[in-house]
Amino acid sequence: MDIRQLKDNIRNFSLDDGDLGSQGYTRVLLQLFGYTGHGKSSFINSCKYILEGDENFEEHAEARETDHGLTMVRNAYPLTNVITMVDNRGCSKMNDFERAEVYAQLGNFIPIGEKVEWKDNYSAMMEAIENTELEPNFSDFIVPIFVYSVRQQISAEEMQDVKTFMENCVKMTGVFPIIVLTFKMKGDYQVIEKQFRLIGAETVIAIENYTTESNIKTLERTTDILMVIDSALRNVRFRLEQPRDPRRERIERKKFMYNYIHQIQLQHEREKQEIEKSEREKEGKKQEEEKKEKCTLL
Ligand SMILES: Nc1nc2c(ncn2[C@@H]2O[C@H](COP(=O)(O)OP(=O)(O)OP(=O)(O)O)[C@@H](O)[C@H]2O)c(=O)[nH]1
Ligand SMILES: [Mg+2]
Repeated sequence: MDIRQLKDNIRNFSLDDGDLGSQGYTRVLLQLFGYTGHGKSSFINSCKYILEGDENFEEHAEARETDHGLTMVRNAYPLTNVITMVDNRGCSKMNDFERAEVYAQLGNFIPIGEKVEWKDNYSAMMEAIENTELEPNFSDFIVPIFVYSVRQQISAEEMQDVKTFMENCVKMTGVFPIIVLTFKMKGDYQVIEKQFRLIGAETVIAIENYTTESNIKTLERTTDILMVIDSALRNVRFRLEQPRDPRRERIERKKFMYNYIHQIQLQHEREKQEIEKSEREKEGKKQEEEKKEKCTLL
């Protein structure tokens, strides 16, 4: 497909095109996830730069190198009347509650435009999810996109995290996350692509983002970026060929969240009990030794 065709397909994409119509969905939400600094915000800028036909590169989503993560607020960036991109808060090393927060963003349980705080307890998480009932969103068709920079090697631990994330994306949305490998010119993307495929990734596309420093539009660079959106829309079309019930799907996402948070809670309780048990044992041993010492002294 040439660039013009790809652009037209994206710009003219409608949720009503299939035999079963939109089935209650009104918007495609391309949700970006990934570690901090891997190019999520830059990917949004790249897509808007290409699709909005701007002469000059514009930084719609702030993109910068930081040590702690730049994007904190979950912002939305419309690409067309139907397609919107969401810049989710990136994560570095995650604890269990931060992982749950990632799924809360994925399931649309954190309002768009709100600062994403990593909560650290069970009740705060449950409360945040319950609050979304005030304005429940079930008309967004969610497509997860996982952004990973090939500048660095992926560790075994990260691989395991990504694998679990991909599996949970399928459970929550029915869509396999599209893997976008950024910094294509800064590393061996073929090696990393293979690693992602070995853990089950269906679609892996390597791209070089357009940035403030480098934004002369070239054929391959533009095509790669458009292919990501095209692939997301193919997933939407495929899912809409089957009968869907957006309200029920939201309920299923919520059940997944509750179960996920509950499991974390159970795990934390188990760990707490184990620590208490080992402290009791230590104390018991200490007392016994003290007793023995007293006996020998007598
Ligand atoms: N050369 C090159 N630079 C890139 C690419 N993608 C992003 N960058 C640069 O990398 C830095 C971080 O990119 P961001 O888009 O801010 O990353 P992010 O994933 O949004 O980071 P957080 O918001 O902190 O989670 C910026 O300086 C970008 O200009 C790319 O494909 N190639
Ligand atoms: Mg960002």
